[in-house]
Amino acid sequence: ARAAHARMAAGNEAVTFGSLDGSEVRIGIIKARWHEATVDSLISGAKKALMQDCNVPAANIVETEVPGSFELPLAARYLALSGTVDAIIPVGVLIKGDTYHFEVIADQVTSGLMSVGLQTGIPILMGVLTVNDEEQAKSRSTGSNNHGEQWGKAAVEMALLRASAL
Ligand code: DLZ
Repeated sequence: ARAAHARMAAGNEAVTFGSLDGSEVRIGIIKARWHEATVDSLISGAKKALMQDCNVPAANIVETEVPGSFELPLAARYLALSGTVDAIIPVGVLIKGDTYHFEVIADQVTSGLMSVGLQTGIPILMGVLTVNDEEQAKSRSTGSNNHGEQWGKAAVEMALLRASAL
């Protein structure tokens, strides 16, 4: 139990995925440009999972970007309503600072993304890292703990779930 707790404290808790056939799935990725190196690493992880693990064709991945995480929900809504994708991965990094910015933005972005998914019926992933410092951001965006990989697989799983429900 102690080891498990230590793993969780380090942010290494994992989710498992079955085999996912994304060969006919279209995925949108929206990048927020703050903390760009971390965001780029998360997107690389997501694209690796999409293309290598789920066989999503590169041509089926639509990429766009916005200035910061606050803009992600509206951009996700535009993309969802465009009818060009089956699931969306908005990717941003919010790092806690000295002001209330983090608290205000993190909650608003999270609830905004949830609203877009519920309103449009297009699966919207929670691809925003909300972390205390650069170290946490790095450990969750690199190596075997790159959260982008989970988001890629979750996006395909949700797109397939939607297709089976339609
Ligand atoms: C202003 C701001 C700050 C202070 N921090 C971040 C951050 O850590 N991560 C992020 O994605 N965006 C940040 N932003 C920018 C806002 O999300 C937004 O782009 C601007 O306030 C303009 O609406």
